[in-house]
Amino acid sequence: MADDLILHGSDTWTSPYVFSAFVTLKEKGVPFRMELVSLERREHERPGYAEASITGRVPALRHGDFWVAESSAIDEYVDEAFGPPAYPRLYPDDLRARARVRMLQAWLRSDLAPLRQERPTSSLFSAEPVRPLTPEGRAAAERLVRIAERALPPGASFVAGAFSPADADLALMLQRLAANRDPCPERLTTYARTIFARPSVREWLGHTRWRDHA
Ligand SMILES: N[C@@H](CCC(=O)N[C@@H](CS)C(=O)NCC(=O)O)C(=O)O
Repeated sequence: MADDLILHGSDTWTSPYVFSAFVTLKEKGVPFRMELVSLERREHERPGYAEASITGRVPALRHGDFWVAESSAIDEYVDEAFGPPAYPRLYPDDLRARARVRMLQAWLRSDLAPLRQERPTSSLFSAEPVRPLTPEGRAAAERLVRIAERALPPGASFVAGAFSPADADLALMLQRLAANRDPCPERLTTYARTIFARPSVREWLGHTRWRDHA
């Protein structure tokens, strides 16, 4: 199986998108192996990879002779291709709960650009120093907090009742604040740290220079 299922990621282990696919595969418990490409050396632009992956970006998943890219598409493919009873379902069975998970994943990939820029994942995974947030960065941070508070009502441990890929994505986005000591409500900080304490995430962190910033 591990030879049959290959996740292509970047050799820096700083991509939030590869993180999402990696954590999903680990949470599923599906055997897979990683193949790392150097974005710096533009290995993702080599024809063998660019053509097979279609988008020429990381992550891309290869399953036998089938390739799929885009992290949330990979998350969903893996969840459906390796279903119960052998593997747990990560996306909720309930149609509306599933729609909310997809909504959050889509939103996290399409908003908050100033925060992503000022608190890049390299500031989490390779201890890159950060400067104080600009007004734009602060506005994006406040927007994240507002929306995360709505998505995660008081007392909820997960976005959709049980762990889903949206939790990995939301926790990572919140860690841009929490781990860099930017203002983040205690409840959201605790949520992000709890998700980051999961074995799936810790395995990713083992490849990085993450320190427990608590
Ligand atoms: N929307 C994509 C984003 C993937 C992405 O931006 N990957 C970056 C690394 S973090 C990449 O491959 N960059 C190289 C390039 O675009 O040339 C996803 O969710 O997978």
